[in-house]
Amino acid sequence: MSQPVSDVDVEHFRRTGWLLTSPFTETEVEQLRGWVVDVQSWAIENESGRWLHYQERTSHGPKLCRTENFTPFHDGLRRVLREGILNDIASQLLGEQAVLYKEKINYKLAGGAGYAPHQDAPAYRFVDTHVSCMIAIDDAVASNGCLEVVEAMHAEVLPMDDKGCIAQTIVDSMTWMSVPVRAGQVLWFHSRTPHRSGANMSSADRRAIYPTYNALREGDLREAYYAQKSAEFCERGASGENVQVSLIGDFQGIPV
Ligand SMILES: O=C(O)CCC(=O)C(=O)O
Repeated sequence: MSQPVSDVDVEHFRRTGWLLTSPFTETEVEQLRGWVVDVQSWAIENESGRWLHYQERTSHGPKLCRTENFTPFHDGLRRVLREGILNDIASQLLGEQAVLYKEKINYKLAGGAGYAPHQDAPAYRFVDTHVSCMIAIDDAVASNGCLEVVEAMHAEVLPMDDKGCIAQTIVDSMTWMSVPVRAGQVLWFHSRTPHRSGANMSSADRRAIYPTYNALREGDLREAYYAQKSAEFCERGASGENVQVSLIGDFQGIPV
C-alpha cells in the first residue's frame, strides 16, 4: 500500500478532524467529472437493489440532490473509490487498512439546499469510526455552499436535537470555519467532525462525490449499510418537511 500523505498530514487530521489533499491530476479530475455526468443521467425511478436517486424542489424546479449506491453500476467510479489512492489515504488516516462503507454524490445544483450542523456518526450504523472525503467536482466556495467544519471536536458524539443534528446551544458555542475546496481537491473529515453547509445561492452547480471508509478489521459493511438504511426508511415512511436522504435529518431540501 502506498503512503500518499505525509506523517504531518496524518497528524493534522488526527488533531483537527479534517485534511485538504490534492491526489488527482487534471486528467483524472476531468474523468471524474464525466463519470458524475454519467450517474446524473441515470433513470430517476428507484428500483429495489439499484442506485438511489433523491430529488428536491428548488426555485428552478425539481432537481437531483443526491445519488447513492452507484459503485456497483459504474466500473470507473467503483475502481477510484474502492481501490488506489483514496483507499490508501483513508487507510493512513484510520491507521489501518480501510474499506469502502458507503458512497454518495451530493449535487447541490444551482438553488439546491444546504445541510444543518451535524456529525455523520449518528447516521452510520455498526461501527463508531469512519473517515469520509468530499471530492469536489466543481469549485466549492461560500456562495455555492462549501462545507464549514469545527476543528478538534471529533472526540465524541455531541448532544443532538430531535432530528439527530447538533443541538443549537452547542452549535452557537463552536467556531465554524468555511473550507473552500477547488475542483479536484479532496477534503477529508472524521465521522464525528461537526460540519454544515449553506444552500447554493449561485447560478452554477456545486457537485461533489463523498466516499466513506471504515477499518476493514471491523468488517466489509457496505451492503449491510444500504440494507439497514432501506429497512429504517421503510419503517419510518415518508414524513417531515425535508427530503429524507440520511438516517438523520440534516438535509434541508424541500420535497418535490
Ligand atoms: O454536500 C454538502 O454540502 C454537505 C454534505 C453533508 O454534510 C452530508 O451529506 O452529510
